[in-house]
Amino acid sequence: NTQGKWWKDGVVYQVYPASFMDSNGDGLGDIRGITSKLDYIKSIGATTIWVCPHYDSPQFDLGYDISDYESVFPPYGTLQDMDDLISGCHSRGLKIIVDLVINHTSYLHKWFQESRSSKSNPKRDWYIWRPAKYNANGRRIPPNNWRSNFSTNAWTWDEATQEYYLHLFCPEQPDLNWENPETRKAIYASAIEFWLKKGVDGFRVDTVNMYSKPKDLPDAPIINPKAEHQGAASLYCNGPRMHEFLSEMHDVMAPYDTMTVGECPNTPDRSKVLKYVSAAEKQLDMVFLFDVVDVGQGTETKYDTTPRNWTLPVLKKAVNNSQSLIIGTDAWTTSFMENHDQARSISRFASDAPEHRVHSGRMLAMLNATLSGTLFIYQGQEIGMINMPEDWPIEEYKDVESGNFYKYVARATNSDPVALAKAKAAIQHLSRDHARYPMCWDSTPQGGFSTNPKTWMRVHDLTDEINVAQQEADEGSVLNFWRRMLKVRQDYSKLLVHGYYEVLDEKNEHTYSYWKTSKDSRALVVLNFTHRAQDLELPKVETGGRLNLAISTYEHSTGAFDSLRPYEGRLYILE
Ligand code: TEU
Repeated sequence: NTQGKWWKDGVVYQVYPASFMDSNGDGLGDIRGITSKLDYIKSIGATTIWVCPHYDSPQFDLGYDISDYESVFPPYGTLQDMDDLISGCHSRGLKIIVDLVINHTSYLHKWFQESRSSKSNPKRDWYIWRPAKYNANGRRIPPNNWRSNFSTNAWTWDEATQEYYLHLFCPEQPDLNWENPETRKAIYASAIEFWLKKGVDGFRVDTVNMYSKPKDLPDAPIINPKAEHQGAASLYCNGPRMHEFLSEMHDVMAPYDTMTVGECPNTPDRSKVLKYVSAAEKQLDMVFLFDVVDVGQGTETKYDTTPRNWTLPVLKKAVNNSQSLIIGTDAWTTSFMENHDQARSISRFASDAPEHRVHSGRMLAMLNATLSGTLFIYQGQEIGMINMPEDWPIEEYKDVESGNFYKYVARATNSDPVALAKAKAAIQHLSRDHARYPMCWDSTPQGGFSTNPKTWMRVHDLTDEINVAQQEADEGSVLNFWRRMLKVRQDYSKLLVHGYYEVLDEKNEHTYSYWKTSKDSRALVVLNFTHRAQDLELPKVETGGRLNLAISTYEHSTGAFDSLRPYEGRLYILE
């Protein structure tokens, strides 16, 4: 499917406002900080920026709890600053998409304030309120056994009106009731049309498959009998009216030339995914599937695992799930390994040891830049930023997800030291915080992120070694390798963005090799995911056609063909 939509060949650079660039010295990033770095973003080869929530918010979930869709979080700036950012993008030929968070609002949103004010308030039904149930001992219990995404009960009791409200995330993030057409209309006007009229080019749509809850909100099956609440994602994801809602939303956006990318967790079923992203369905342009970022995570809960609990064939299979989505269909897909919810890819999938991290960063850049679909990269990924140092205490982790999980384990095990150590190890490996510490710009204090020594999250200890300024000056840096790969991706877009992907060594635990094929050319990518040299048993590419380009992630020479150096990647393009 090679329809010439601008977003298909695009490279989207994701910015997390709190941690990107602080322009006013308060220790927190801001909108003007983003605008000041647009030339840099463009220089990498990005064509679009995605800005994480910039809206007014009490920040219980770092902006994913919005109290007013039509205003900016004051420490980030003003509506004027957003206008300047939008025009700053457009004047450079960049597109800009913003986050659309409409499964829930903040509890401080005026809609919820009204809704909770009394049972007869006209907005009562804009959120999901239910009476209590009572157990055999006459104790008040929530309407069902669902657990929120942040390790707690999904229901909160409201004393004033004597009912529970549903929240799939924090208690400060009540879920909107999408069943009510009036609510939907208000969401579209305030969250969508307001920003389209301001000139944004589309949306990254948060939790896009959770708006439609199953009728009667049934209990989730009991997977962990010891737990008080059960994971219920299979019930609240992909609910009965999802497609109806998304078609309606599509019509609202239709007059504008938008791009939509929906966040689509807990959807392993390919036919379900296709229903969202098939062009004929007119719902979303593409989605983020979770196959790749879920590799090595626990199944009952994300952190119920040990570090590096995965093998390379599992990663290949995960990549295949999103790559194959476009084969023989009218759908489109995405490729990404990092975002604001994920630990750093070098630390998770390769090696962040000092002697390997640069090679790892280049090798993963080669993987990302040669996969089909719209490519998304997350701030700092282009310079090979890694997880927070392991010797940082748990107090340095600021995210509600990791904090709640740690507290939950402490509570459930009576602070058993073994259980807590396991929880900490999982957090050190997988926490969202690893994506949220400040961006490393240079080796001045606070890594050039802020002039204020009190940054909202601690600056990485290795900022002097991993930063933009130093990598600009170094031809062999991860940054310059990304630039090179994104140029190659653009030059060979039929092959690399739209080509047919086929793995060669599905079962190999050390190397990852694949062909990309288009009508008149082929690319072979071979990657070594280990710290040892690996032999390659591959077709002799030199004889397969005219060799147009050969790139190694090591120095410019390609080395011996039949073996790969530690964390080496190579790309051969043939006609
Ligand atoms: O994430 C939705 C989601 O499904 C999360 O549970 C995600 O899987 C988790 O963060 C992975 O560790 C979105 C946003 O991306 C996230 O930042 C928000 O916290 C969440 O929605 C609520 O809006």
